[in-house]
Amino acid sequence: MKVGIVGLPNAGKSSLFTALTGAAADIANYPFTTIEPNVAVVPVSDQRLEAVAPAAKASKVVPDTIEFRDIAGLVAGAHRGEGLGNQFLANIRETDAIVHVVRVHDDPNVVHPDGRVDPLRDAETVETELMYADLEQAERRLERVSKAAKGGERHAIAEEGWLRDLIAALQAGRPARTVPPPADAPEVVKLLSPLSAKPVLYVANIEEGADSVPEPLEDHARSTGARAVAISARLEAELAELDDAEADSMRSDLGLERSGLEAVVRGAFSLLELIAFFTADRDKPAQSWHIRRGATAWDAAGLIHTDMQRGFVRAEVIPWDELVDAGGYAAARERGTLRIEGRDYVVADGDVVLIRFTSP
Ligand SMILES: Nc1nc2c(ncn2[C@@H]2O[C@H](COP(=O)(O)OP(=O)(O)OP(=O)(O)O)[C@@H](O)[C@H]2O)c(=O)[nH]1
Ligand SMILES: [Mg+2]
Repeated sequence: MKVGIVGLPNAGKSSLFTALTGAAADIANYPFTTIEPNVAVVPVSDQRLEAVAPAAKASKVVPDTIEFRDIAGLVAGAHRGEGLGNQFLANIRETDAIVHVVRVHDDPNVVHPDGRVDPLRDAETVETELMYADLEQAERRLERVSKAAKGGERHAIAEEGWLRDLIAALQAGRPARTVPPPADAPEVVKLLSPLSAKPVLYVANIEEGADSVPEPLEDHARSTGARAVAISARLEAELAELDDAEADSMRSDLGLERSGLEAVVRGAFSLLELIAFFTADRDKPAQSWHIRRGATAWDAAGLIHTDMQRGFVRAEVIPWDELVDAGGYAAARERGTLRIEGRDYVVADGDVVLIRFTSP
């Protein structure tokens, strides 16, 4: 899974990125500190996998990862190339979801590009840029597709209709996610990859000690089908530089219950409606995987390896806690908690899945 971080200059994107990755991205009170996108691959730790691995006598634990991309700040006019604009947007086209950092803290030492902090306006400024960028892409694509549509190509006709609806919506200020793709050509969305079609998680960058998303931003998130969490990016970035024990004691001194970053990672997963499943077998690495809710054993096999999907025979499935409880596969088999499932089995969150397949 890939996630792009967007927001106005100085909103706190690189601070969040640093906190997420523990890497020292270049943080400075200076607009356009970030020029090349910073890319970081962050392991998603899962206590369940830690428990499953010894029960399955696995060799080691390999958690699934999320890739975060920190890009430069967007300003009004970014889609026209203002302040390095378009080039940054291209960097996040191929992501699965967007984390939108909105500044809420009003530390006077941090310059605001519009001179005054206003979370809702700031969010809308960035979203307008994303929609303008989509509009330009859609118009360019329409030019090409309409030629093919005139030639009577059925696929092109469907795409042309969708592009016209999309352009009308974007011109009216509605994001691409509100325009459903044609039923017979759902892949057109992926071809264009509109930025405003991606699911959004708002991260309200709040003052240290404050702990909630401001009302207008919360309402805005709710009305667009998005989610919002609040964290203090700078504080989290500082905590990320400490070792675990120090960070824990500092957290309890500050009265923070848990890592704000966990909220961000969990928010990103639930946004995409992803569930976790595990693979674990004797002397092999125990791994966690994320797949969309509703996916089948066949889909899971394909995620792990195309050969597994091609040669799919059956899946052996057990909920993670039952495997841990039984202490191993042999005991689970005796207890009858290890089930044999076919390719259409819908994977449940926390399943441990063994795919049996014939090699090509
Ligand atoms: N007081 C306060 N300052 C913060 C917070 N988060 C970030 N800052 C400061 O804001 C400034 C900008 O932070 P960055 O993370 O570099 O912002 P950015 O969005 O990456 O900025 P660009 O890359 O220039 O677009 C730095 O001086 C940070 O220390 C916060 O939660 N509270
Ligand atoms: Mg930055």
